[in-house]
Amino acid sequence: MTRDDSGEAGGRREIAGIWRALDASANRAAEALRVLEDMLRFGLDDAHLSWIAKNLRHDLATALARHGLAQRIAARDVPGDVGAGVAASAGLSRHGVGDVLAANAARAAQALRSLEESSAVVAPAASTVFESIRYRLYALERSAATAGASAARLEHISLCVLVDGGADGPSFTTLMESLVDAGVRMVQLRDKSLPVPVLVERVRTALTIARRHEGEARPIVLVNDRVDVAAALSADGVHVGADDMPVPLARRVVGPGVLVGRTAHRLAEARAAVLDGADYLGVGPCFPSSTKAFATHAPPEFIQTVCGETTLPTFAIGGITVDRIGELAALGVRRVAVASAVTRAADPGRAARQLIDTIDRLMVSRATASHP
Ligand code: 3NM
Repeated sequence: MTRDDSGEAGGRREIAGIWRALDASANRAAEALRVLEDMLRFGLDDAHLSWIAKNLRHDLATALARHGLAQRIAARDVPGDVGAGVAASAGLSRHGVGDVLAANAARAAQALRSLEESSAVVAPAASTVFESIRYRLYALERSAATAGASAARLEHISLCVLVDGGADGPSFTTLMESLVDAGVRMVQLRDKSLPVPVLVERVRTALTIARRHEGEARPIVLVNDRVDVAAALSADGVHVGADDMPVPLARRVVGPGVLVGRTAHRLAEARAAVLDGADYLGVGPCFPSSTKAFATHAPPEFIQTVCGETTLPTFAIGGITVDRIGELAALGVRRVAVASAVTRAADPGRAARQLIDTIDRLMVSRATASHP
């Protein structure tokens, strides 16, 4: 029978083709999501992201089992597939986990788009479900790429020091120089009371001092809360909390390549920050803090869960002193952020150096030991 035999036969044939496309896309999407999940689980060791991939795969399977879509299997016609054998893959070109992730995220996205189009003809209610899975997939892919890039960028950074504007410009300069000389590679300028012109001056000073150094020795300078100041001065990043600009909006302002950090006080906040595209997390408050008052502290299980489930660099924060490093290490913490333990010490550079050495001894060596 040809397409011209009759309008009805042609229509039937066309619909059968839609079902076959739908069937092929369903298989492709499921396969690609499975590979993605395997890479996130075994390649990246990221429990949170592999759990998201698993949810996507389950939600796809559920959608395919509903909306009358199971009948796609009856339409399957492998011998009659004019595309079979045409693909002639020249062998897969993959050079690591990142390549496999990217290729399969793209494959899953294409297949989901094809599912959206085909199901719009035969099962419109399913089409929007496939669309939403596709958008969740984009967020997952972006988070996986961010986790990989951030882990590499912050690999050698175990301490972030939060500094305020200081008594005046010269004392701020002295503090910054002593921290950088001590080996501090990440500084966050956090001063809620500073007038913007003074904050701008301090950020400029911090950037000038940082940029005297090259490569790994160049400290990252972040601005707390003030996304506008960070963007205007081309700082290395901005740190936002629950009361500040949301991560996706901060990202829109500072653009790609600029770090956006987010503090989380609850597991849901940490997970949302990962999917929102944050480059690193702060988790706390771990202990009573003289810098910022909190009614309650973060339970150790929260800190442990976040550090265990995400590969995004995560800094424990809140009341941390050198004496606390051991117990935080036992929770799986590898990085800490401190203010008073350094800035209120008699010798801030020395305090910072002692923290870095202790972290390297108790946290970094521990992480290396558990991941041979
Ligand atoms: N944010 P210190 S704890 C700024 O948990 C800040 O969100 C926290 O200073 C949070 O090391 C904190 O002096 C204070 O306690 C960090």
